Amino acid sequence: MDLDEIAISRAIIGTQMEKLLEFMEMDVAVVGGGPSGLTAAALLGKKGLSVGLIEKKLSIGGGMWGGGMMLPRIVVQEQAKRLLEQFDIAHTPYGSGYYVAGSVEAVSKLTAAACDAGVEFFNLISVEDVMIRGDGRLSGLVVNWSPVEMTGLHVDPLTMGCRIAVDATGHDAVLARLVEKKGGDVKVQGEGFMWADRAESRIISHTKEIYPGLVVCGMAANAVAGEHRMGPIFGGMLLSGEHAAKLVARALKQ
Ligand code: 48H
Repeated sequence: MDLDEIAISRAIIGTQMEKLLEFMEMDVAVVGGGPSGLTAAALLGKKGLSVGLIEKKLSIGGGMWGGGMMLPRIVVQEQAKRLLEQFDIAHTPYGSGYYVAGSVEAVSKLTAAACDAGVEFFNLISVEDVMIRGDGRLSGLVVNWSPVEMTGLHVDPLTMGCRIAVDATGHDAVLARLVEKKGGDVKVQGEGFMWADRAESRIISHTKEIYPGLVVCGMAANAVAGEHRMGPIFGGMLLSGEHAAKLVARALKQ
């Protein structure tokens, strides 16, 4: 068979445009493909919801790829060991109550679980605004290609609708800040200095619906709450993603 360049291009354009149209009205939009977003997306996808994960970078994984200071290892504490097991991420005990895993394996297995659960990935797309109409509920995301943002081109965005959105954008808490900036009843207090024990023990209580239709998780949850940071321990990110998935599923009665 002669390979046909036009057929190859048609296959890519045709199928991806179909997916974009399908996800114009999705159940859950997870913004940010770091550990908390991947966990939330994988668990929500497993519940049969249509879940789109929007990631501004080329690669998925957020801050997990880099481990601690570019040493590709992550540490997970006892409380989140079961999630390492659930996602089949190999881990070895270290000292009392710590487990060490490879950051590349951790990102890859979480990503694979999300793929298996039917999550659709939209990478290289940045969320630049949110849609909130008269009912005061977040009902969609305003998106553009990341290279448009990076090059500063004046290109108008498009909108993707969702029943609920998860802000998993990490330290920047992008969605929460957008809602705050535009007058929504949200206050982003900004994250505090390093205090791993406190940051990790409180992250679940900060993982919540902070505005109708907007759940915040991971480092973004701590940033909104004015909570501390924790460095390269990732149990809180996995647990926060799991908790966000529970809240979203409950809100959507799934
Ligand atoms: C689309 C966007 C946008 C946008 C950002 O930073 P992340 O890994 O987030 P978490 O919360 O899952 O994990 C945090 C963890 O990686 C970390 O940084 C820790 C534990 N730090 C502790 C410390 O003390 O420093 O991932 C967020 C993702 C990234 O991939 C961004 O590219 C993406 O969100 N993102 N995607 N549109 N506007 N903004």
